[in-house]
Amino acid sequence: MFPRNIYFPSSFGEDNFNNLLAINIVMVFKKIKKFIQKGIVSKLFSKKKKIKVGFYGPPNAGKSTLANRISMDFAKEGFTSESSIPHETREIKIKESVIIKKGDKEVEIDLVDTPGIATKIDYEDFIKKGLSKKEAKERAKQATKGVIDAIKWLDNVDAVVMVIDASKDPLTQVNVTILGNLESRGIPFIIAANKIDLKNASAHKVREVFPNYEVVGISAKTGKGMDYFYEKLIELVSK
Ligand SMILES: Nc1nc2c(ncn2[C@@H]2O[C@H](COP(=O)(O)OP(=O)(O)OP(=O)(O)O)[C@@H](O)[C@H]2O)c(=O)[nH]1
Ligand SMILES: [Mg+2]
Repeated sequence: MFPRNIYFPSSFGEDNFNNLLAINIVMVFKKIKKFIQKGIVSKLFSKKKKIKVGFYGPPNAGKSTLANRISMDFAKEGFTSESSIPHETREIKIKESVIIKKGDKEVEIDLVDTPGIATKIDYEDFIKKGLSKKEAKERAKQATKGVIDAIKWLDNVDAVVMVIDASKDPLTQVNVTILGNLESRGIPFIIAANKIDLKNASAHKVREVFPNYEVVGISAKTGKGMDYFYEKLIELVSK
């Protein structure tokens, strides 16, 4: 039967209407099926998907020290080396499946320690730090490759902890470039204003320079501020 309140031209027969109705019902069911499948698939996918958190920043900011502290706190072992000589990390280092717990919240993440990003790498700086000319040249070569790898890895991380040395001027070309990149790529991030155990360090100054971002003052070395940092980290990866 034709619905009474809809006008159909007289040439539009009842059979045509029933066929149209049947086609529409099939289409609606197909759409519902697809929607349900998609929902289930994405749920399965999101359960399996591991969240990769990258530690980014300039050399010597304390990325590896922070990544190790998190790994020590929740997985009872470190995984990446730390040094006062810049560009200690020259390859991506990953600690998989670390479960961070805070209160009743829990997240499972892969920690991705990245090489420090610099605009200029001069082998002579390594000689000043006590390396031989040969070692210094090799380190500079590896460090340059490390910077490229770190930038490439932005494609693979789901969230970032940007580590800034709070005892230094935060307004640098490197910091601004990394943060701008994260923002334009839509990668969620927080800033860890590190080394607040040092007298001249100021998380407040970092906040002043980057007022639109979440800045958490920490000392990866002493553990100061880490409780609040974990709260913010869980929030970051739960977005
Ligand atoms: N005082 C103080 N020193 C720190 C802190 N975190 C790291 N350091 C020191 O800073 C130096 C660099 O630390 P790393 O963790 O190797 O720094 P990084 O950012 O990984 O450096 P690259 O791998 O070279 O990019 C080391 O001597 C650390 O002991 C901190 O919170 N306070
Ligand atoms: Mg490092």
